Amino acid sequence: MRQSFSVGIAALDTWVQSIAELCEPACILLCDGSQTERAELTRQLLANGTLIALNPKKRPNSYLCRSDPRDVARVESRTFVCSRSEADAGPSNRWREPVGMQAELLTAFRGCMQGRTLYVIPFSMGPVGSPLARIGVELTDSPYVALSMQIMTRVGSAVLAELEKGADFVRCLHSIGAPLLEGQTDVAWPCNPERTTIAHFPEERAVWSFGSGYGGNALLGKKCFALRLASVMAREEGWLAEHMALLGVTSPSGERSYVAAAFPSACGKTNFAMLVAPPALAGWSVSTLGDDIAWIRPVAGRLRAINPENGMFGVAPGTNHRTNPNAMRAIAADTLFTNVALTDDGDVWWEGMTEEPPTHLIDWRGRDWTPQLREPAAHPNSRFTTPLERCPSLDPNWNAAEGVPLDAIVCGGRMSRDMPLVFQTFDWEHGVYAAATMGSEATAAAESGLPAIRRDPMAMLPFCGYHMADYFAHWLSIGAQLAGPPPIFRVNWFRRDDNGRLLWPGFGDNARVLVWIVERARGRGNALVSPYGFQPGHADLPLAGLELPQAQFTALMQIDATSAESEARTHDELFAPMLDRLPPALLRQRDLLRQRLQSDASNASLPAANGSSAPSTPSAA
Ligand code: OXD
Ligand code: MN
Repeated sequence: MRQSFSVGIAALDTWVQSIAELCEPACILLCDGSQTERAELTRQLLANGTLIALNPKKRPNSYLCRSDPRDVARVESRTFVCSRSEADAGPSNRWREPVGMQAELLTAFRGCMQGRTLYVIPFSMGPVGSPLARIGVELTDSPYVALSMQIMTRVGSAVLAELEKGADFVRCLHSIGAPLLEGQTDVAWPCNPERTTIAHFPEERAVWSFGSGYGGNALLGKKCFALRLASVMAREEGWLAEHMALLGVTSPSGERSYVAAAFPSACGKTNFAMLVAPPALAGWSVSTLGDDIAWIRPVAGRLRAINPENGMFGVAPGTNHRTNPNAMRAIAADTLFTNVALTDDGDVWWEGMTEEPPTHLIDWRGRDWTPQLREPAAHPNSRFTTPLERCPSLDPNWNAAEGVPLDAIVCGGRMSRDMPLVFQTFDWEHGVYAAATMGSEATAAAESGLPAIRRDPMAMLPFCGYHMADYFAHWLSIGAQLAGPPPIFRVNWFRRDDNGRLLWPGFGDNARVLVWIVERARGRGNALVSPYGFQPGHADLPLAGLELPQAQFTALMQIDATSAESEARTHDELFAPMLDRLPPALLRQRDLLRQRLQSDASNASLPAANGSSAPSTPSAA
């Protein structure tokens, strides 16, 4: 423990020293990522009431943490991209002028760590030393953040060794914004919600986060560095930082294909990344590399990908042995739970974990709870934080420095109508259009009575650190560098019939769609041609063991030209604020889609490639 800081790495020493002078911590601790350190952080957090030890017989080496009820989620309204030019932040970001924002934050940070320890956390996003990895250092006054960063990133001396060799690092400054003044007693979750601010400075490769101790606001390696700042770095350096799960799909003959999948928040990325194929798909299996972020880079004409994270920060509610058996096994031990409910025998529970809730719980706020109460026992955004290595379906190459070759890209939102279960786009440019115009339904009904669709390009709307139109142009330019870019697919697990019944079972059965996807990516697998792209016919999907009659399949895959045209017209709302920078290729793709839909209405057919020649829509087949 010390108040001055020197590890002999000039850039790091100078920065830490200047932050210590600003924030005035009682002491400075350099984190080494060791088990001893983890045990010490845990001991402290137990002693001050932040953590509750769970029953070691039920949930070994696992802890429950309850946050301040005002500090439970990412605060998008207080998240800023402070690029030097407002135009570079673009219409999807809240922009603040960097000098003014820094001045404001300097006032907030002044003396904010009094009475607290400043943890210096050197971390690597990606395997240490990998050409695809990048280094960050987080300075934080939250031991909960220090403990969580140990799980979510690779922390320790190997990272310092990289810095010694001269590697650059992203500067991540975090404070809960709650100094502990002389004579004050601490609370279990100190924070400062009134002043919460998360500011990104892309040109300085820096993020300053004040006031919140929670998840994406405070574990700065995740959304702030690995997506918002990394997207800017990736654009400059010729790669992609994406909000994507990363998984392997292995065939009965042992051929493994790798798939990256972009779904907006709360659309089941974690479930998809860990899915267990149904027994009827004998010999097929899915392996997991990551559930939230993928960094993707062209190498020798192909895309290669890593998951820069080292752990999972998954949403707990809805997770159970049916929806995600691998997650349930992963979190059986060595896991930090935040804002879930506590059972009377010292274990955890959340809505959807079991069909019947326990008769008594302590809820996420620490109050008695019984099923008669109308409020959920676990916060809807309650989380598990668990090391990736605990995942039973972990891919053998999850830690490979060179990453894995990408065979297919999948994206999709939550759409109760219009969007088919799956289609393959015609080519990279069309795929970029389909991913850019991806929408997902908000749960609250709009005035029309139909759910409102929120466009979430590549699931990056809250996470792209620069102008969205430039981001589309960057995607297009990446594809242009590749000899054979991986095919891009759209999926939709959430289509419903007129009675509101889901048409597709989802979860493990999504492996059936994955099988078709990787077969197509390998140049096999049959398809029909529709105005959206290539779609499987009933006989093309491996549906054995699933009760999915032809009529239901047709409803699942159908494209109604009239409603698809009106859906496509709303793409203009996404493009309108960025027309001045929008790549013409996207407008061309928009026009082509409209033409295809119009000619589909008059039943014209399109040439088929790599599949059977077919009527213009599968529904017409
Ligand atoms: C997340 C998110 O927490 O996307 O992963 O919001
Ligand atoms: Mn996410």
